[in-house]
Amino acid sequence: MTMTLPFSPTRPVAPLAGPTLSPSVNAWVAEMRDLLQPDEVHWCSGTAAEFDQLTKQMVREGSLIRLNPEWRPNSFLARSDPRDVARSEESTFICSRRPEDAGVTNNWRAPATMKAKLTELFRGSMRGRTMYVVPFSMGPLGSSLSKLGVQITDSPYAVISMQIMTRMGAEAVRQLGPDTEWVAALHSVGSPLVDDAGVRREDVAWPCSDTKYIAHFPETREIWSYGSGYGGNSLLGKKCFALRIASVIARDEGWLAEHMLIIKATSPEGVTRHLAAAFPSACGKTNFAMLQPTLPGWKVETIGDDIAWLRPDDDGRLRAINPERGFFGVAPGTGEATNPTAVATIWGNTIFTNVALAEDGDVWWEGLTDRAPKGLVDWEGNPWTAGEPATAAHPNGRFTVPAEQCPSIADEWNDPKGVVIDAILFGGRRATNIPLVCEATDWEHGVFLGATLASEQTAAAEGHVGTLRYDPFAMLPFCGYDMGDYWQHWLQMGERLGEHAPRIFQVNWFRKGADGSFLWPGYGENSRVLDWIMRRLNGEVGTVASPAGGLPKRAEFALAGLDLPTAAWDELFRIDPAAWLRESEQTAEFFDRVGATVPKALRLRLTLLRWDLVSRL
Ligand code: OXD
Ligand code: MN
Repeated sequence: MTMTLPFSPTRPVAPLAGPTLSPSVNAWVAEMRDLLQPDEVHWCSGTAAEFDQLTKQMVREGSLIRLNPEWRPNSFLARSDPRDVARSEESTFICSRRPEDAGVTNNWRAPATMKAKLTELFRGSMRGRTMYVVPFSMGPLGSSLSKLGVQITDSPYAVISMQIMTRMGAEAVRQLGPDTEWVAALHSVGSPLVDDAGVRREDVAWPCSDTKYIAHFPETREIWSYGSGYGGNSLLGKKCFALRIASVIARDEGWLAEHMLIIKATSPEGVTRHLAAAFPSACGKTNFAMLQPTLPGWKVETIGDDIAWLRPDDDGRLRAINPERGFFGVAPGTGEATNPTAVATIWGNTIFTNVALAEDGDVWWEGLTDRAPKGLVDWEGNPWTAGEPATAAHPNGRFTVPAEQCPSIADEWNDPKGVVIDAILFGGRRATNIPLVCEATDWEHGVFLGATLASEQTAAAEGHVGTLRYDPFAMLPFCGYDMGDYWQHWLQMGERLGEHAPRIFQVNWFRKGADGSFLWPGYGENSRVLDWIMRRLNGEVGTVASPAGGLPKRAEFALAGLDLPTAAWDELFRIDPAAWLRESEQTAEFFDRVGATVPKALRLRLTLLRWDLVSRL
């Protein structure tokens, strides 16, 4: 399938500057125009010309800086308001009819109350601005796995970002027939340019509001986001639709919407497998999605870096698509040493947000190169010199880039059929307890591993587990319904998939030795773990049973060429029953917090694990 990129219009798409064939879309747009009172309405076509016109306008108005085209063609820097730099979890709400459907891990408000409050905030919120109508497809156009949405926004930054991150514009409009289901995604930065008295004021580079609400209405499949221009709060196709709303749709329709990357791995023997992997934020997910194997003969290709939609196919196998079309990656820490593929991806056609600007008109951030270039301007627009306590780029500085530019992108990434998933990986950032890799004994154990996925918050003293931040399935901020019900849905999916269910593994690149240093080199060397997982799938290697699951046998693990002392290997896989018991107490507390909906099967797993550990003391 050909796609039309905003930057290389190989297939010009006629702008569709008018209402769609969907009466419900047209009626909603008209209703919103009356509520929001914009100066103008612009139906987005998704063409290169539109991207060019919008970016030129934003440069003129001071909300984008064009980077030096010699270094970074067709690329821009946006600097946000310093109070609008990340997802605002405290302002994020699941407004299901019943509070118990949102569960204790989400903020809940009654839909009617939230809508009444937000309707007043949205009333007139686009005065003096243009209201953009952004029809978009999450997933390849026309795929039975894809879903459609329409975002209304007054942020041109959101428009150009949605153009990169989704299949947006006229081609999405063509998918919207009279009866097509779609998700309504309303967004305003909450900063009207004309007040109630009709007085107009000057705009600022990054308009936003101190009042922020990112509200989801799962039953009616709606998103209302107010007050923030930042990516996760304003590119509504991503976390809001593809995870929070889609997880509810997936529960209702019998599939899975997950915070998972998708890769295609090919062994030296030419065996190809597809893997999906969930990692909490800041655990090297993009690096793994673009892994450059150190093991000779291996190839890893990228299908998605953040979100996977997985659905059983007619043969009963689990198929996945990446519903996105671009990467919204964290810039700091991305460099030649850590992720050369990402560095190559962002050669041009990229929107950077909250990173530093160099003298030569290119961008920079901590970790891009070892030494900072001279004459930097930091993410807030102030001169910056190396050695200052504050960083030059905001730690959550981002790049937004078309996936198609990624040198490791797999041919199948845009395939409407998706790819069959052979294995699912869960990985947290754990200094203690969790081995480098282990295999779940069965699907139910895999769900237990996903449900108890955690990162260690505080440094762990020797023999002690640090405080764990549980991030089940890496979905804590993204699951649109009750967490216990979500685990139950996973268990049911396993029953349905039966023998076709992908195998489940847990990985941990971050285990530390007694001296506090990492035991495993990580990055490209993670291909050794992938090699073991692939050989498990092929039935070529065995496991050693442990409370964690099946562990690799050292003799069967590809260690050649790696300077890993035996003591480090032992430590990477050491199970200390006392420390595991202490961890299991934290898990029990976490299950109690999630409450009565925790599936009995998972509680029983925990009990059995604890008996096993006690017997090993
Ligand atoms: C993200 C996140 O931005 O997971 O992708 O926080
Ligand atoms: Mn993410």
